[in-house]
Amino acid sequence: MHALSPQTPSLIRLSDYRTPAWRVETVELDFDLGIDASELSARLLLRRDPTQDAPLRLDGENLQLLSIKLDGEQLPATAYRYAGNVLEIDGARDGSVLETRVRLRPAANTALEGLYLSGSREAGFLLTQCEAEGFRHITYFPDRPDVLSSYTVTLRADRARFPVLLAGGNPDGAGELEGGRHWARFVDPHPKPSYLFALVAGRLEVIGRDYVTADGRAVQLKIWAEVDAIDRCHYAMDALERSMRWDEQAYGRNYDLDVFHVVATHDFNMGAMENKGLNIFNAKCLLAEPDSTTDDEYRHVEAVVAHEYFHNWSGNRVTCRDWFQLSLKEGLTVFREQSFSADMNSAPLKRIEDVALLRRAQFPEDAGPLAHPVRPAQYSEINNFYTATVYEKGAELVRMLAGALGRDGFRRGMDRYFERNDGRAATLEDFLAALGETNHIDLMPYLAWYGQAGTPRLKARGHYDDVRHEYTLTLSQPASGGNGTEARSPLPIPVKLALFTRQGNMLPLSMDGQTSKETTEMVVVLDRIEQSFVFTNVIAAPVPSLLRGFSAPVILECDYTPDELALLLAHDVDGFNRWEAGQQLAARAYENLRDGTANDALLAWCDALALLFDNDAIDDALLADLLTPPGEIELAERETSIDPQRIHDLRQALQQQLAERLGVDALRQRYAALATHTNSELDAVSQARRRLKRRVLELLSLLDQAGACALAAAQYHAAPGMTDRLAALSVLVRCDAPQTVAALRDYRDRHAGNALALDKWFAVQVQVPGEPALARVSELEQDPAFTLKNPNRVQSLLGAFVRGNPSGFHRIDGAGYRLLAERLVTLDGLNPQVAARLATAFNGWQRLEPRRRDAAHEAIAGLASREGLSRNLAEIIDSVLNH
Ligand code: B3K
Ligand code: ZN
Repeated sequence: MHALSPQTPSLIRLSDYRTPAWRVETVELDFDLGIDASELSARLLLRRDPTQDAPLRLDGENLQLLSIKLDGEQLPATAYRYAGNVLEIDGARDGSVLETRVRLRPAANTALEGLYLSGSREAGFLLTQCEAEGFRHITYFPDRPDVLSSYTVTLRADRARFPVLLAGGNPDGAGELEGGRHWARFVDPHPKPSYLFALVAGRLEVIGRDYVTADGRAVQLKIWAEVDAIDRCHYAMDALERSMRWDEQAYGRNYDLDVFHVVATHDFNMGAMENKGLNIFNAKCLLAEPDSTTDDEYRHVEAVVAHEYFHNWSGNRVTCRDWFQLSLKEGLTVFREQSFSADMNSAPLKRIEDVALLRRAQFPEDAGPLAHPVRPAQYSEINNFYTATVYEKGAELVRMLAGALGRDGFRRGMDRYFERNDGRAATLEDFLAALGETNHIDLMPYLAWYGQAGTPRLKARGHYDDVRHEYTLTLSQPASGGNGTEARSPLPIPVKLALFTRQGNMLPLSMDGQTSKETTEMVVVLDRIEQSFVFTNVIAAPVPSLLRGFSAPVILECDYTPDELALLLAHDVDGFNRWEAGQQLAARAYENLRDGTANDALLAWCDALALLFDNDAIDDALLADLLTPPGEIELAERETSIDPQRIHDLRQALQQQLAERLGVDALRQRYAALATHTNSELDAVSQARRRLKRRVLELLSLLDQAGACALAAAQYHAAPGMTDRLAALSVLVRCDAPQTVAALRDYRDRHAGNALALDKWFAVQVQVPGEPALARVSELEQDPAFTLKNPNRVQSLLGAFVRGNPSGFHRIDGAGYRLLAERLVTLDGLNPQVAARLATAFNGWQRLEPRRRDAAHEAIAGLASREGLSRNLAEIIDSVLNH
C-alpha cells in the first residue's frame, strides 16, 4: 500500500455535499465471532454514478485487512492505497463485486463504537454501535447515510459461548456447524444506511410477545437482557406495545418486519440506538422495577422505548441525506416521543418537563461557545453534534410547524412526507416541502430557524386604550443574535395568547372587529422585526398570557408587574403558562433578594403559592412543580458575572422564604397526609403524591432540619420503592444529616449487584452543595466499584458532579476544574465520545466571575496544549476556548 495525504478534511461542511460517486446495492456480511478477535468477510455489489468520475473510496478505521478481491481476483498491493482512514481502490466499475476480509478486536475496543464487548470476557456479550460513523470500524464501506443497501448478515460462533446470535432484518435460517459452532442468517428487506446495521451475540435471556400490526402483520417482539436483568424488562415490553399502537393511531405508521428485537447493555455511550429491527438500549433506559427505579426513570424508559421505536419511520424508513440533517430524524422523533408521553401521562406536566430541560440544557448551550444551529454548517467530529440543540430545540421547531398547520394539517403533511421520502435519504427542505405543499402554505421561512444559533428574544409590550376599548400588543424581535454575535433575519415566531381580566377570566378575542365569543385563545405570528396586533372590544385593561404552551423556543421579555404574574399563576388555565408565570415571578423574587430591592415579587410569589398550597383542586404533581423555583443553571443564565456559590445560597434563601410563608405546621401536616398514602403504585395519583411529598420534605428541611431529617430517615427505611427511598436519601445527603452514613450503607448493601441502583448511590452523594463536594468525589473515585471504563458510572459520579452540582464543581480555588481536566485526559484515552460530552461542562466559563474564570481558563488551556487528544475532545476544547 502507498501512503496518501489524508483524505478526510478536518472540517466537514454542508456546502461541500456531493451525491455519492459509488453506491452499494447489496451487502453480504459473514462474521466469525470471537471475544478477542472476530473476522468478517464483506461482499459488496458496487454501483457507480455514471455522471461522476471519482475512484472507489471506502471508509475504514482500525481494521486489519486480511484479504481483498475485486470481481473474484485477489488485488495486488499496487491496486489499492490506504491513507487518512480511506481505502482507495483501482479498477472498479459499475456492477463490480468487492470482497474484503478483516480482523477486529472487540475486547480491546474501549471506545464502544463498532464491534465491542459488553461486560466481562467470561460472561459478557458482543454488540455493535454504528451511528454515526461506527460501521467503518467494522468493514470498508462508503459509511455515509445516503448510501442505502440491502443487507444479508450471517453470524458464526461457538454455540456454548454465544448461544444467541442476532442481527437486524428477518431471520433467514440457522443451524449447526462442526466443532460446537453454529450459525444464523438475517435478511433485511428494507435498504438501509450503514449506521443502522447491528449485531448482538452472547448469552442473553429473552421475554417475548406476539403483536399484530394495524395492517395485519404478525410480529414477534423480543426483549433480550442478561440473566440478572431479564425480569426488569416487562415494563419496557408494555411501553413498546403502547408505542406501536400509538404510532399506528397518531401517524398511521405500522411496523414492517416479522421480528423486533430490543437488547439491554450496561456498556453504552448514550441512551439507546434505533438499529433497524434490533434496537440496542443502555440498560438505564430499558430496565425498570419498583424497588430500583424511580417514577421519573419509569417515564424516561417509556419515552426512550417510544423514541427508538418511532425512529423506525422517522429515521430508518426515511433517513437523513447527510449528518447536517440530523435533526430531521432527531428533532422530529423527539417531538413524536414528547407527544406520545403527553398522551400517556399528563400533557401539561410533560410540557413543563420538556421546557425545563430545554432551558437547563439547550439555552446555555446556545448562549455559549458551543452554540450551533439546529442544522450546523460544519463539524469536525459528528458525534459532538448529538446535542440538546439538535434534539430538543429541533423538537421545538417541529412543534412550531405542527402548531402552524393544526392537527389535521400536520397529519396530512406527515403522511405526505413519509410516502414521498420512503426509502430515501431526505433533507430538512424535503420535510418542509411535504408539510407545506399538502397545506398550501410556504413553510420555507421556518428554515431560518434551522440555520441560526442562539436563543431568539421576543419583546412584548401592551397598551390599553380605555376610550376605544382597544388593546394593542406590540411584539418585536431584536435584529442581533441571541448571543449577541451574529445578525439575524427575522424569524416567524408563533405566539399563542389569551387575555385575562383582572379577575382572572379569559376575554373573548376579537381582532379587526371580528368578534367570536368562543375564541379565547389564538395564535399570532410575528414575522417581522416589529408588529402590532390590535384587539378590539376589550372591556378593561387586560393581562396577556403570552407564548402559551411555550409556542416558540424564545426568551420572552415582557414588563409584567409582580401582581400580573401572580394573577396568571393563580388563574391561567394553561397549565404550562401557570407554571411559567410562577417561574418568572420566582426569578424576580430571586432578584429582589440578590439586589436587596423591594420585596414586591417575593411577597407576590409566596402569597400566590400559599393560596395554591391550600387549594385542593390543584394536581399534586403540578403543585410540586409550582413550588420549585428555576434551577441554579437557569438562574445563572440571567447573570453576567456568574458566582455559582452565591446563586446557590440565594436560591436556598428564596426557598426558605417560601417555606416560611407556607409555615412549618402546614408543611408537616401536608407531609403527614401524603405519607399516609405511601405505596409503590405507578398510577398518576400515587406518582403525584410522591412528587409533592418530596418537595414538601425539601422545603421543611429549610425550616426544621433535624425534624425533616428524622422524617427522611424514617421514609428511607420504610420506603416501598425507589422514588421515596432516593428522595429521602437525597434530603439526608444535602443536609449532611447524622443519619446519612447508615442510610448510604444500607442502600449499598440492599442494592449490591444492581449497577443501575449503584449509579444512583454515586450520583446522590455528589449533590452535596459547595466546597465539600469535591472531597466526596475524590473519595468515591477510590471506591472499588468506580471505573472510568463504564459510561454510566462516569456519568453517575463525574457527570452528576460537573453538571448537576454547580456550587460544588465551580469551587473558587479551581480544584473542580483541575479534577475534570485530569480525568478528561485519562478518559479520552479510553472513550473519546464520553470524554467529549463530559468536557462540555466547561461551556460558559467566560461568563464566570473573574477568579473562577481565570482558574477555568487555566485548566482548559492546559488541556488544549496537550498532544494527542482525540478529534472528539479536541473539537470541544478548541470551541470552548476560542469561540
Ligand atoms: N440515534 C441514536 C444516537 C446515536 C448517537 C451517536 N453518537 C439514539 C437516538 O437518538 O435515538
Ligand atoms: Zn433519536
